Amino acid sequence: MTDINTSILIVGGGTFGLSTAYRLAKAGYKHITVLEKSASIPPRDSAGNDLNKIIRAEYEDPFYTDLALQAMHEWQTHPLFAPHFHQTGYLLANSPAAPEKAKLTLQKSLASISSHPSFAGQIQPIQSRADIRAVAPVFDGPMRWTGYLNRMAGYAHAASALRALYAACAALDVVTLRLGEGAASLLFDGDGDDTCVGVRTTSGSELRADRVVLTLGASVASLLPQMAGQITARAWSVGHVQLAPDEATRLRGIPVTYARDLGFFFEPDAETGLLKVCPAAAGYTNFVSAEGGLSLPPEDSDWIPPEDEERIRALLRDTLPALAGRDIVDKKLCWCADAADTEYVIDVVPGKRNLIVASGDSGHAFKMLPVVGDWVRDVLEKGVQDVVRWRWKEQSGKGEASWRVGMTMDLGDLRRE
Ligand code: FSA
Repeated sequence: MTDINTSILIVGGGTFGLSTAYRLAKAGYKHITVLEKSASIPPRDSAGNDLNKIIRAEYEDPFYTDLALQAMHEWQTHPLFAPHFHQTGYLLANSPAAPEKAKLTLQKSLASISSHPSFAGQIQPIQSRADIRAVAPVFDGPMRWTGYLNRMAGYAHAASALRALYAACAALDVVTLRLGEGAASLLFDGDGDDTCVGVRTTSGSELRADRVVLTLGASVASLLPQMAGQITARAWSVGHVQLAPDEATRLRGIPVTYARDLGFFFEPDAETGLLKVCPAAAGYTNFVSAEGGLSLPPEDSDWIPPEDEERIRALLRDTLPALAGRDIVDKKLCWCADAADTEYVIDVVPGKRNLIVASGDSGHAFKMLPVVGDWVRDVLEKGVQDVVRWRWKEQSGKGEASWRVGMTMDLGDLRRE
């Protein structure tokens, strides 16, 4: 029986972890601890440790459309989240060279919103360069793209939203936040060691709780290797172009722009003038330097493969050619907990009592920051996951995410400049 007096230890202070702490606190829980190995928020290795993330509700699978709409309502209205949300619109398109797969993704995404009442009057077809320039006059590249603009979407300033959520948790006296200390191992007790009672921290102390929730993102298999059948740490490249203040001003208000076969970019950051640009790719595993046959994030992720830098330039040549030759700065690999079926995994760990995992972001979870904690609370309270697709799976298949183009590679197969 879980109730508001149950003590809950959340391991990992990223998107899922902070959301869980906050939503539990708001539901009246009185003893919540978050353990985070990074000394600051956002955690260095969190996928949410990013300038910005796309906030959109179109999905190939309408199941997620409704959930994303609930989250978007919070992004639009909740005083904690709204300052970090920018409803610039979302331009989703394909270049003429796009593979069939990318075209299908776009069609299905559009289908999920085109007859949905929440998007009435918000969608505009894009059939030509002139159509793109009508919504983003500053784009002056060749862009022979087709797609649509959805005004009911935009982006969140990800790092600052996580910082705000952390501060909101810190202001609640029911949440204890322990930074700079990770979990070295799980502690078990009971018959056959099946009951999780806490963790041993990286400083050697025991931290006990009635329930332990693992929100470790791409690193989850380091503490729970039995997740490796369903979750693979996989990374995507992130780059930025440093704009001068007048250049940033010229790009103010541009929609999040995603050519499914090329990549995507955002409105420049108002404070720093950084323009984030990401190439479209299938992602990189890291089986090579991790131990025990697992793909886990490596120590150094502050670089991107030269192939991706070239992809970033190609996207800029098509849209903002004056920027295509600029230095790409603040490069990094963004690590996700990728499930082969791309479904989140929020469930009790089979064969263990009092141990819950919330993982499998699969590169599409940041938008759920305001609400994902409620889904974790649901599992804590019921002791089962009612949503079949979010259940623990011994294997989540070898399928490739429908929306990704290219081939997934291991970091060991790449050259590094
Ligand atoms: O709106 C979104 O879900 C953005 S996903 C961004 C991305 O880099 C994907 O393009 C990629 O395929 C992977 O899922 C990681 O996230």
